[in-house]
Amino acid sequence: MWLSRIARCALPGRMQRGSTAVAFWRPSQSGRPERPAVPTPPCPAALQFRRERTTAALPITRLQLRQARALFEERLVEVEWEDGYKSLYPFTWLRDNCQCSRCIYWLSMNRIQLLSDFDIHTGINTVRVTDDNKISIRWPDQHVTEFESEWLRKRCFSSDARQEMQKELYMKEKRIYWDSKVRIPTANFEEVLHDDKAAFTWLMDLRRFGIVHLRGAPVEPGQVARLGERIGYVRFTFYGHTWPVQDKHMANDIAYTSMKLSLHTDFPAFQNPPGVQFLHCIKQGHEGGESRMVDGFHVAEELRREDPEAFRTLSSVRLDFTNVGKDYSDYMVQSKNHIINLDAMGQVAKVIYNNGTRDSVLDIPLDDVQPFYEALKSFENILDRPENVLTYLMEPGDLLTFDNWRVLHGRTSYTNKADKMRHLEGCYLDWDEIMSRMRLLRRSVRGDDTPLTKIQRSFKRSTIILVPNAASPACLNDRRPAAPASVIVTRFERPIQDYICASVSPLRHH
Ligand code: OGA
Ligand code: NM2
Ligand code: ZN
Ligand code: ZN
Repeated sequence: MWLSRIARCALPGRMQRGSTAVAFWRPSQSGRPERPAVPTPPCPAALQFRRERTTAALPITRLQLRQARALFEERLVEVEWEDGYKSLYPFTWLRDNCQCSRCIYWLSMNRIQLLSDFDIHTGINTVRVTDDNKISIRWPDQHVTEFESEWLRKRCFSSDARQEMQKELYMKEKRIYWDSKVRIPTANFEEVLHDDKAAFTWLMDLRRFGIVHLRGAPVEPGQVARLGERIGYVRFTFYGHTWPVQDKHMANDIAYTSMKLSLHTDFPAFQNPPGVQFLHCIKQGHEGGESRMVDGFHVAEELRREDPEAFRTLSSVRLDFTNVGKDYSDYMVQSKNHIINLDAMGQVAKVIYNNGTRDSVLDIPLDDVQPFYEALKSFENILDRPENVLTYLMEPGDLLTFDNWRVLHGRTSYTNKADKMRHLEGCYLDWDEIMSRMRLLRRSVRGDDTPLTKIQRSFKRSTIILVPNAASPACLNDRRPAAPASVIVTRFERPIQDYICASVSPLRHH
């Protein structure tokens, strides 16, 4: 069954050259590969390759594949592109990530191959470059996997390529810190609703600056909800999907009085405070009610420089926050949060603080109490510095969108008059949903929507019908070819045909 390494290295050039490599783990009776009892020395090709592990970033300009071969000793496939780049992929990872319709549910791209059925020591029978520029692998159980060249290249394991991919996936844009002199990015409300490029710019700016000012929203309630729908959905809380900010009788929150609000982020009493906040001005009051905004990241860095001890305290003590009342339902929320959240690299990742909901319960030793207040005061003093605070009066139609994990907001106290009753409307969103929309917008703006992604999106919005040749489906999702309702078929007739043809071939026909 098992051919020795020596035999493999001595294979005729025809079998080692070019795009095809032949593997020698043969399927055993059970379909599982048999493995050598004694480790055998690697062949010279593999040794040579060890010195060439890819470290370069992979500019995805030329994706033509030159060759692919299996390195059996290391259980790696080496892929070489025409531009000379080489990448290495473990057998195990390749088998795990077969994209065929038996391994991946074609419509949602979920993995259906079960880990319990998966052999993490799999061998390879053959690997070759196909005529249509794919890598084709035959596994010991005769399963065949084909990888698109671009797909593979993006997943190269070199540290530069991994870094590139992470940057792409998580939109690791450089944050721009600001103070009162900043001109905050502005966009037009209707444009953001209707134009993908404007929406993408808006959200990228929101990520980079933590605040974007939208102008020209209709002067009536419902606009923050429309903007939330543009993303996906808003974050529901005890205050409802959206909430009016008005001076109310028997207010259940100081925000719903006409009092001053010191600089805060909303909802530190949640374990996961809302990531983003929208505030729309429908009407201003008679006097006061000016908005105040501060970049919490900038302030945290000033604190780190000027009062490292205070910084250490606020980034190490988890403070209790509390919020009790009744609105959409009754609530009694309670959570511990660091005012300054640091990531694994010691970078400021979140600033979470609301003096209004800071608990009287202070869970620190007696002797730490006074130093804690000193740290808090030091933070507040920097927050309140005029050079840090952006102050202005929102006008009806203005809509502020800001990062509630970063930007602290407040307002001066105000008075109302009969025809000048201050009225804002707000809502929350989370970064997961916003980043999801950003990725989709980026894809659409760049024009790299493939026919398949267009079809997948359309399918999700329409009725899926089974094509006739799946005669007796056990269930709708059993990987038999499916076709969408006629309206979609007319729109995407050609790509759908192509797609269905491609997905039919590896399937059993009944
Ligand atoms: C709030 C809030 C700001 C304002 O409702 O949480 O901060 O200008 N409002 O009323
Ligand atoms: N609302 C009342 O931290 C908080 O409790 C903020 C703000 C929703 C405007 C609540
Ligand atoms: Zn597969
Ligand atoms: Zn607030």
